[in-house]
Amino acid sequence: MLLLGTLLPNAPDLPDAVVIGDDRLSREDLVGAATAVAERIRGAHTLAVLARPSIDTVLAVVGGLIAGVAVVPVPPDSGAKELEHILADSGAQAWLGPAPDEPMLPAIPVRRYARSWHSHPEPAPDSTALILYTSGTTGLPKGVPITRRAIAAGLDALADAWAWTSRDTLAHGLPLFHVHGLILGVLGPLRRGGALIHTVKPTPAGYAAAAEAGASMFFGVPTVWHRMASDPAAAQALSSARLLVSGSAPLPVPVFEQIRTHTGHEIVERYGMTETLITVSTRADGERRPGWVGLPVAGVETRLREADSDVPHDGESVGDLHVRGTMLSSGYLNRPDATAESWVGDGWFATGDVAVIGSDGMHRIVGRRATDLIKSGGYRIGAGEIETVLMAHSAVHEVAVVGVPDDDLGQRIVAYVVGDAVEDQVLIELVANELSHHKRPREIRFVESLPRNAMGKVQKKLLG
Ligand code: MLC
Ligand code: AMP
Repeated sequence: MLLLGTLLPNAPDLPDAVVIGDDRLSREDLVGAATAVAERIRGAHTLAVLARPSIDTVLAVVGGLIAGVAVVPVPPDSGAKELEHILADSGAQAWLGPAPDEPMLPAIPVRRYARSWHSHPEPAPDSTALILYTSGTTGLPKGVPITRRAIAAGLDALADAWAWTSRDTLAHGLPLFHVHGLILGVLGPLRRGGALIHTVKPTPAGYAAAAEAGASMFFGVPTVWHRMASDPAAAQALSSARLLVSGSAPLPVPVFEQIRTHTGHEIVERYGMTETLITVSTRADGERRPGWVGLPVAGVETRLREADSDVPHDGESVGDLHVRGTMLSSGYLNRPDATAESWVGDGWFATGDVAVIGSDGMHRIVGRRATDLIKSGGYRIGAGEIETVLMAHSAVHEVAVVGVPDDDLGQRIVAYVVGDAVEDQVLIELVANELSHHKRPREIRFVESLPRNAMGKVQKKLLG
């Protein structure tokens, strides 16, 4: 199995393989420069990449894949606490490419103009390609090792669902440190042998320009589609596309409808997780039912469970969604406790999402079991990690962080604080600087006390 088999310059008539903002790389230059990166890092086991939306990031990731070195994509705005944790927990030996201001590790440069045409043997399918970090309800983010086999299976299942081929040019502007922007959004087009236009930020204007440049497929989180729906002129430019895809959080039905009005396209919605890649999707050749995320993709089985029994697939009964398939990771890095909680036996993974399944196999995600996992702008954020940072401030005596409904972000992070007088912005910046920008509360609400039950546990359902 060649993970990036189609990368090889066997189709010289194809245009640039990757365009990021104003920067571009032909297919041949991508192979030559990434192979030169691979030569330099051969023998390493794990390297960190500061995942800015840049050609350097693509070369570092592809170089790691060619050499069989596990790559840890790090959010470029990671604060000290998050950075220290990711580097130590992943066992990263060095930065590959640019390092942050406080690097903590040596850096190996990515030389954009170096070239090598050496042919490297394909690493073992079960070797780790990427370690992605994702939030849980408490504690710092957990590492999810993702194998080459999982990536290949996950991308091929999407190619089947979306009729995705080498003729497609994908456009998006999502961050390059998560499944959506990196695995689907960069490795997807490279595995298919197609092209990528990355717009740096996922703005309506950027997407409209990509459509004018000939992009055929567009990826966005619901916030991106919400902003696109509010900009009809930009949205209309996407009428020429073949497929619009939404994922990472629930797509509101009104947004689905507005995009249909402006573009003539019904958005394909798909559902996934860092731990599982994409497991359920509506199809290019099938029904796209607003509010529903579709059918299991090729190679995936799903079930609904409630207290160790199966829940009927009748379109109404609600249960815990479990998934299994080749694209699943097999556990968290260094976290046997958390692994045992979610990988529940026989290859099944308990997603933590609550769903219904129709008799026709269609899935609808109803919500998450835990209120302490927040989805804001498509980012998964643990209430606990934010509370820990805020509690470290001397003015904060008690704190409860919740996600409150927000038309644009899906959920907006709000911190309820009991404590001494302190500027909101001081607390917001503390989180932005210790963790990362997207984890910052958008609002601080000072209260006299937090609602607690008889056991003294904060009742978050009463907040927000
Ligand atoms: C940034 N800003 C700050 C700040 N940091 N202001 C004050 N204090 C700070 N510390 C400013 C920025 O400069 C910016 O201004 C403005 O706040 C908004 O910045 P933002 O927070 O970056 O953008 P926002 O508009 O809120 O983000 C929306 C978004 C983003 C959609 C662009 O949330 C996003 O990229 N989401 C994608 C998440 C994703 O890819 N998830 C996939 C997970 S994988 P200005 O002027 O510069 O705008 C997964 C699996 C699956 O879930 O199923 O896919
Ligand atoms: P992450 O690990 O960041 O990939 O987040 C995974 C979570 O995002 C899932 O457990 C869901 O709660 C949510 N999610 C992803 N896609 C969808 C979708 N289409 N609809 C609803 N929730 C989604």
